[in-house]
Amino acid sequence: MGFRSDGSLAWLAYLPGEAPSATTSMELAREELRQGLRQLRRAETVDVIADGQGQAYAISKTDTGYVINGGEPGVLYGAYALLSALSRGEQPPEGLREPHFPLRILNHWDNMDGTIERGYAGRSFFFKKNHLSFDPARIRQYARMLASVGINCISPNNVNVRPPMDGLLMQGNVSELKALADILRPFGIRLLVSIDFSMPSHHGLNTADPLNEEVAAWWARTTGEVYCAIPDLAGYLVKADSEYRPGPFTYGRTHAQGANMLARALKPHGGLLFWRCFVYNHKQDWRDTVTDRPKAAFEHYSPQDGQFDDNVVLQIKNGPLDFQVREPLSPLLFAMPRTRKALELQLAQEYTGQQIDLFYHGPQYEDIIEHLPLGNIQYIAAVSNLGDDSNWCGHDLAQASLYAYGRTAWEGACRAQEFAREWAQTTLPEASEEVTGMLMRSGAVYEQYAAPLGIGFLVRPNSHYGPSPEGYEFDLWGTYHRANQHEIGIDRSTNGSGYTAQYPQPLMGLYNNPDTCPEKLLLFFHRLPYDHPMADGRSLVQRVYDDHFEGALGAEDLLAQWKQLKNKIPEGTYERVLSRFERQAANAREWRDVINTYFYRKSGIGDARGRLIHP
Ligand code: GCV
Repeated sequence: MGFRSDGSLAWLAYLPGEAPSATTSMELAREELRQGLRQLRRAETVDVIADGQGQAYAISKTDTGYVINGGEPGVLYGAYALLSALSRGEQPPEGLREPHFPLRILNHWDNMDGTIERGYAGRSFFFKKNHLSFDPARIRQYARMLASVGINCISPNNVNVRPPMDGLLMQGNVSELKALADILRPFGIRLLVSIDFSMPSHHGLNTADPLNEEVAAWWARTTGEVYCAIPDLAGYLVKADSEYRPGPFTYGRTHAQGANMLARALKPHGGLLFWRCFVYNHKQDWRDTVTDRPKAAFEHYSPQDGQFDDNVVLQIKNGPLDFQVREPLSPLLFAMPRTRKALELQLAQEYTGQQIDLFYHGPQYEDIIEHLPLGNIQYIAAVSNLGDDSNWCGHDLAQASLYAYGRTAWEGACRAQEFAREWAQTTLPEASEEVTGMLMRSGAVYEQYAAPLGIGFLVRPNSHYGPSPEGYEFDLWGTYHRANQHEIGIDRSTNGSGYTAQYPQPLMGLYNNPDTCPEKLLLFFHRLPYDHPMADGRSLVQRVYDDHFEGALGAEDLLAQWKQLKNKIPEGTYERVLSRFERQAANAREWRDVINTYFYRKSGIGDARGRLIHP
C-alpha cells in the first residue's frame, strides 16, 4: 500500500495519491477499483453493474472475484467498501447496504478570506483572498475521502456569513460554485450554501422582511439563477437571530415565517432549507439568575411545531449549550414531531482540545446516537475538522473522528471501537491495536481534566483552549457555574430553572434528581455542596481532584505510549503527533493545577490523599 508520511492519503493508502477525474460515479468507481486492486496486488476481478439510481449497493461473490450492483453513486460506495475491506484483510460486506440518513452533511466554517472559524488544521481549501478559489486536484482528494465513508453533502462557507461572503450567491461567484459542484458530483457529493438572511437588503432592496413580496421574489429569482447553474444544489443553511446574525426578529416575524419564505424559494427546485436552532440570548447579564441558556431553543421552537413547511429542516446541536465535552441531548431532539429535524455534531475540536489534545469523537457519537430518538430525526450534519494542512486535520489522529462520523451517518449507529479500528488498520496498520486503544480512551482522559462532572465553559474566553474557571463567569453569554465557598453548579431541576421539565419521561425524572442523575452530568443539572457524597462514597470535591490528577497522568501516558510506537509509525506522522502529545501533556497539567486550586480555594477542603494542590 502507498503510505505517505505527510498524512495526505488519510485512510486511503490503498489508492494512489491523485484522485481520478471522471464525470460519473460509475466511471469513478471503475477507475478507483482498477487502481486500488493493482495497488493491493489483488488478482480478483470486480464487475460493476449499474442498476438504477440511488445510494445503495450490494456486493456479491463470483467465481473470479466480486460484483457490485448499485446506482449512482451507490456503486462508488460499494467500490470503497470493497477496497477498504480487502486492504484490512477482511471479506467485503455482503448483501444490500443502504444509508440510514439520506443526507450526510459536513458543514465547513470557512471564511472568504481563507481563515476558518474554529479551524485547527490550517487555512481553507475553498476560499482565498475573498474568492472561491481552490485546487481541483485537492478538492478531488477531499471528495474521495468523504465519499469513501459515505458523506454526500457539504456546505463550504461559514454559517456566520459576513461580507463579502453574503455575495456568494451572486453572479460571478455562482460560476465558481458551479465549478466546485461539478467536481464534487461524480463523488456523489452535493453542495449546500450558508446564506445571510438579510442578503436582499445588501443587494438591491431596502428590507429583508420575510413577509414583503419583493423580498420573496428576490429570493425566488436568486435561487432560480443558482439552480440553473447547479441543478442538484441541496439547498441553503441559515444561522438567524443568533450571535449577532440577522434574522426575522429584526422585522418582528417568527422563525417559521422567515424559514418558510426561504423554503418556498427552494421548493420548485427540490431544495431543502436547513435552519439552525442555535438561538439564545447572547447578551445575558450574569446577575440575571432566572434566564437559563439551555432552555432557550426548546422554548423558542417547540411552540412552532407544525408551522414549518415540509422542506424546512431544523438543525439542532447535540446538546442544549454549545458542543461542550459533556452535555445531555438537546430536549428539542425529542420534540416537534411534525417538523423535520437534523442532528448537528461538532468534529472541529473547539471545546475538545483543538486538534492539539487527542479527542476521538467516536464514543461521544455512540453515546449520542444510542440515546437519540432516531425516528424523530431525518438528517445529520457535523462541523468539519478539516483544513489545508497536508494531513487535513492538523492532528493525524483526528482523522479518525471524521472517519467515524461518516460511518455513523451511513449506519445510523456508531460503533466507536470498530470504526476506530477500521481507521487505524488502514492508516497506521503496524500500530493499529495500540492506536485504537489510545483513540478509545482519549475522550475519557480529556474529560477528566477539562470538564469536571459536566460543568462546561471552564475554558479561556474566545480561544476556548486551556483552563479559565471564571473566564465566562461575569460575561454576557449565559454560561455560568456560580461557584461560591459552599457550592457550585446550576440547579436545572424543577425546583430550579425547570430545564429538566423539557425532557420526556423517564429522562426528566432521571435528570431531575441528583441521586439518579448520571454522575458525568451531575453539575450540569444540579447545584451541590463540595462535600456532596458521590455514589462511591467520595465527596464531590475529592472526585474533582482525583479526576484531575488522573487526567493529567492519562495525558502523560498517551505521550509515553506514542513514544513506544516510534518504529511502527511513518516518521513524519510520528513527529507531528509526538509534538501534539507533548503539548497535550502540558495542557493537562495546567488544567489539573488550575482547576484543583480553584476548587481548593473555593471550598477550603484539601486533597484526602495529600497530593500537591497549589494553595
Ligand atoms: C459559527 C460556537 C462557536 C462559534 C460558532 C457558533 C455556531 O458559539 O464558538 O464560533 O459560530 O458556535 O455554532 O454558530
